[in-house]
Amino acid sequence: MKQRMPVVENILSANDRLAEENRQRFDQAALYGINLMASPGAGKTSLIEHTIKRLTGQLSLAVVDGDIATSIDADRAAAAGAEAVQINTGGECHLDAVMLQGALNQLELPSYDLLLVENVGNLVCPAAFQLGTHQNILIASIPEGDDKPYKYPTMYRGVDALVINKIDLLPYIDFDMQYFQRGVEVLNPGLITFPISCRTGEELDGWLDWLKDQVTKHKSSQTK
Ligand SMILES: Nc1nc2c(ncn2[C@@H]2O[C@H](COP(=O)(O)OP(=O)(O)OP(=O)(O)O)[C@@H](O)[C@H]2O)c(=O)[nH]1
Ligand SMILES: [Mg+2]
Repeated sequence: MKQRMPVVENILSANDRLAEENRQRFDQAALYGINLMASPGAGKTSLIEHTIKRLTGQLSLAVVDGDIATSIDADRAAAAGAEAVQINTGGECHLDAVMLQGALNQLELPSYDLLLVENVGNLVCPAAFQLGTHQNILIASIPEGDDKPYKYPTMYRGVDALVINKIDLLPYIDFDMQYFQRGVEVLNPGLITFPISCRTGEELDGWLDWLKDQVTKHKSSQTK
């Protein structure tokens, strides 16, 4: 048992080194990368589809889709109009920096402004593995329940922005938004939050404007 902790630490620090290399590749290409994490079915691919459809023409987008076994989500992203690369993790419950490195090798990075990475649906493992993206973004969704920040604190603590999807279901589900947001505030004070519905499209503009703003700021910081 004594051997166990150092091994885990070595794996994580090796991952962090590769994540840093990925970040350098993003920055050299003036490409902005975001890592979308969520539980299974929260709406990661739905949000990616909306983002592609609404921002194509303003930004050049690519998608890297992490999935345990299928290419369903990458196919959806491609059908929405983006270049999409599939990573099958072969059973792993998260993406890591070396997997993303392999996907980046398949893309002509300088030709894109924004890379959306869809992580494997899971609220635990993805939080431990940095990928090198500029932002880690969590999508929560109403049917998951309002207690998730309390039950999965590491994930909520580590993210840079929060999307709350499926607000169209609020009238049908016991979800106490104040209780949920109190939990988030304790873990991640002032976290920027976007309550949206991918079903109705409501409140998506706030998310899209913020994302465009992040890309623009990153581009200007790289060209200075
Ligand atoms: N009511 C409602 N349903 C939604 C909304 N967004 C997504 N869905 C539905 O939720 C289901 C899962 O959506 P996906 O976008 O595939 O979720 P995901 O997080 O990519 O799922 P995995 O990749 O399997 O983890 C689909 O049936 C969507 O149509 C929403 O805002 N409201
Ligand atoms: Mg998906």
